[in-house]
Amino acid sequence: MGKPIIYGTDGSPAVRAVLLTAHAIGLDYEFREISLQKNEHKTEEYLKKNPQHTIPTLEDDGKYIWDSHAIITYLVGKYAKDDALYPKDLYKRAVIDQRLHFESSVLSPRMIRMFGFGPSNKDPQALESAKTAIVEAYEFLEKFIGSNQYFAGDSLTVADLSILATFSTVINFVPAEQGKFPQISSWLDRLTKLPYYQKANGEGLEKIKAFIKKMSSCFQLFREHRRKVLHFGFNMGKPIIYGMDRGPTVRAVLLTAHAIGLDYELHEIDPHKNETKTEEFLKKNPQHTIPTLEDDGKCIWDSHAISTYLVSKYAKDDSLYPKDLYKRAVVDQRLHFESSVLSPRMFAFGAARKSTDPQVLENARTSVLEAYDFLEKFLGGNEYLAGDSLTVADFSILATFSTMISFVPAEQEKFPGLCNWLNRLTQLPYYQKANGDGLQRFMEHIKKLASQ
Ligand SMILES: N[C@@H](CCC(=O)N[C@@H](CS)C(=O)NCC(=O)O)C(=O)O
Repeated sequence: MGKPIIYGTDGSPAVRAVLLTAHAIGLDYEFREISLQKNEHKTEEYLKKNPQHTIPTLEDDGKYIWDSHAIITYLVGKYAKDDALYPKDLYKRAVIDQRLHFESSVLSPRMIRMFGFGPSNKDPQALESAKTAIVEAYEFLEKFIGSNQYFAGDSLTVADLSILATFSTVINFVPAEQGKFPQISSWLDRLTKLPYYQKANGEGLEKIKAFIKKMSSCFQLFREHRRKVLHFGFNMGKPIIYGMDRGPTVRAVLLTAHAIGLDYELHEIDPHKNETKTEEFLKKNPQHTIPTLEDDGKCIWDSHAISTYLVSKYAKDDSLYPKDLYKRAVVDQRLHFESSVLSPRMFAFGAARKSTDPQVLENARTSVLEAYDFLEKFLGGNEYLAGDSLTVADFSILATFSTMISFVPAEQEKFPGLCNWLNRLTQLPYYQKANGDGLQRFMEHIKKLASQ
């Protein structure tokens, strides 16, 4: 077998996250340029490696892994001399996983939105709200780092490398001023001094910086945001899941909890009543999202980070989140797909339903169907999304997919694998309690909103 091959182009932040990790662990790798501009990610050959046609993709031992987050955790697990960059300690790992999903589903999409503006799209209101969203993401990051040196405590982890690649890019659109964001500014300063920074991130960044600067010249100034400083304080007890079971992400965690027979408490927190924004809840989760898990006095959020944590800590074996590095990387890729593709497309469809332009709704439908198409490909001929046994990837996608099909049906003839998979999962003994009931409440809630 040859050396690991990284496919991509280093202008891409996701590719640079992988390069940073590869350099951090001293990996002997080969880099193969895949140009998006030349559509090299859509060739038949590349699609065989990665049907989702994203860069980066890793080839290792004849297997393919994509999604930068799945790749970097895989590389550390397989090739690093120790686990410092992705600790085996379950709580530390869950914190890192939450940061990785934050990068994947919040920071990165908010940055990508900026690439949509330019001379032909200068809608000032949309631009203002895109910039506000980025500043809010900086505020979250400032809270996550707290008084630590790094994003998951006092040593460098893959969470830093993933966020670094994107953050160093997005600040060229919306600067994160030292006065307003002192912690993340010093963090950036610290990381640019890593011996491999220039080679792994700096060089690729230079390539797109000039492009961003040019785009930004047509942007307006954005308004300032208040930065809140929060203090943490937690309770002990049995694991508590905070949230409302009508939300897909909460249901994903409930499915996992039921699958492993967890004895938990569900504390209702309703975002529509602003219960996620109380001082008390913000102490548990400054990102004010549900679900949030409280376990042993510690709080973890992001459904994906919670599910993998729960399995690692409480399940009788690792079948729902295998320890085998390749199998785990496949599950991680599916989780990040849910977080950064499937779920955002569901929300985009919801927003498009309010548009008066029928084309907007049609485009949103097309991108939902494309996501179904990816899922059909991920399944291949398998019974489950990451092979022949059930994993947390199935739960995460099940909760979202079962919600989406009420709006955009997935027809049996077009998506036979996916429909059979759904059918199979609805027969799980805990399906109704963990997903079905909440889904029904979700549908009733939508009906009520529509009739108002
Ligand atoms: N969550 C993915 C995002 C990867 C991604 O979207 N990469 C972009 C370039 S930065 C891409 O490949 N775009 C082309 C496409 O999706 O067809 C990751 O972290 O790897």
